[in-house]
Amino acid sequence: MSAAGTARAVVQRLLDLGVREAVVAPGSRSGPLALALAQADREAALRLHVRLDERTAGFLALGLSKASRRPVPVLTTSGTAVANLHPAMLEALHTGVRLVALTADRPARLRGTGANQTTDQRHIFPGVPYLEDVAGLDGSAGPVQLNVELDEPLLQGPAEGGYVRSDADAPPRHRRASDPFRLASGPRTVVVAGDDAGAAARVAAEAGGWPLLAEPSSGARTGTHALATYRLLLAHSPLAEQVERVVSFGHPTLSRPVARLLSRADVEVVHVGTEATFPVAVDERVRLVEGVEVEGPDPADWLDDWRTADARARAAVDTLLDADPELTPYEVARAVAAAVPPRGLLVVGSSNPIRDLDVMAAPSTVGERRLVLANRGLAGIDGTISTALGAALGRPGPALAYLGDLTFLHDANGLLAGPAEPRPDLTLVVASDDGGSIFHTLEQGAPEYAEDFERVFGTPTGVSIAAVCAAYGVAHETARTADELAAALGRPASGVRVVEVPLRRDRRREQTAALSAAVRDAVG
Ligand SMILES: Cc1ncc(C[n+]2csc(CCOP(=O)(O)OP(=O)(O)O)c2C)c(N)n1
Repeated sequence: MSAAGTARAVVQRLLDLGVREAVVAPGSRSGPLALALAQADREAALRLHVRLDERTAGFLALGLSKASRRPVPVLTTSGTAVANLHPAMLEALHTGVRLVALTADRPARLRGTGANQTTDQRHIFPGVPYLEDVAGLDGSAGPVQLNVELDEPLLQGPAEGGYVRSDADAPPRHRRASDPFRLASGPRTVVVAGDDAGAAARVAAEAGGWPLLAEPSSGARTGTHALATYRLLLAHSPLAEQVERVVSFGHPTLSRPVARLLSRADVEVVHVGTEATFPVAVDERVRLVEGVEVEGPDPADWLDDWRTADARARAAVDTLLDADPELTPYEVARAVAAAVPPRGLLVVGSSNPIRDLDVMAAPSTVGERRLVLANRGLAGIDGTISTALGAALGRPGPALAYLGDLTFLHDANGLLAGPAEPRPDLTLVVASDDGGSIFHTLEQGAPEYAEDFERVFGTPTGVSIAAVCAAYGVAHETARTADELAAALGRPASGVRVVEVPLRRDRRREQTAALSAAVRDAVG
């Protein structure tokens, strides 16, 4: 088959599988596929996004797929271009995102020779299914590499048209288990909802009358069983010791208190998922199941005790923050969470932004359909701007992202897009403390490592985020107080804009300790 014919077959197959968005990074070997995708875009069979940098293109496609629940192809030329997709492919592998790496290749006979831009790029992403024949593409969960050898002549006139897109709806985010495990009443139970747990976690907590400990990106931090300060309660309330059973959903990764709870020898765990989404070793205490069915509500005093403790902890946190004359990162998290409207989207960076939200975000009302996304598969700080742009493009409506300054700078090139490219209305809130604040709260933040701390962990850059934004033609404003931040977030974005919130980093360890102490005093 000619190169153009192969490209046409690939693009039509992608459309048959429900593809509506595609990302292209420019190249020569990939030319026939790029032209076919451009033709499909012209015919409104899909929408095309073009990015220079394959690493950001990969994350853009990841965000598009996460928000739209559809497979999204990202096209690269041969050689190093392919390898630049690896971070996004790894994240997709660990979260089941249907990212299709469409990697144009040189003919097999050139492998092992010194031919230009030629390497062995087959199976370049270990663990990711690999295909050479488009007929093998079936749209199943997780990423796939489709490596397409294209020989000359690459181009023989304009691409043929006539693309037809499938009308099939995107599949549901979560499927109901056919044979759920029955959870008997009795043991003192809490429900843990990790990343992408879905509403099933809330439903189980409500049916059992149990507290719901839901991470911000769980999709389950909703309703009246969700407890905002659960992480602090697990660390400081005597209630934690009384837990006898945990039912966990999704992929919990955010906090050590949750990992400790899931590892406790005296706690029985029922995990809805596989070993790949369970954050500690699976032993005989842990049962892996596809779904659960709850026998009936347990006595209300267990949940009441947790709710009382949560209310006390929240009051203690508020008192502490109110007394602080400076803007703290916790207040930034609270303002960001409060600014997400019903049906709104929030993409959160790894490091402290997601952890601060985990303490500060008030659970939202069931049915308001907020979507909070985070790359928790591998918790990288890479690709966050691109993921947010992709998610905002993939889900119509107001969109926010919340990330640290290093996370912003790591993916600053995600802001690079040509003037004709589709742009979402997206506000990126940057918690700007010139470096990585999370390390202050970890072992390396202890005084004995102070001499090397700034250079190898804090890594301040001194870079002006305003200047970076100016270079990419992105609007930038600064919010110095909680009121200024709330006002900025109250103004709808038109296009992409950055709201930078300057914060102190040198107080992080002290602030974290003060928060813990305040909650310990209130509930301990
Ligand atoms: C790709 C990648 N590289 C390195 C890390 C390790 N890491 C975790 S947090 C962090 C610093 C993040 O700093 P910033 O974005 O400013 O957020 P803050 O810690 O201040 O909240 C680093 C380097 C990572 N998670 N991912």
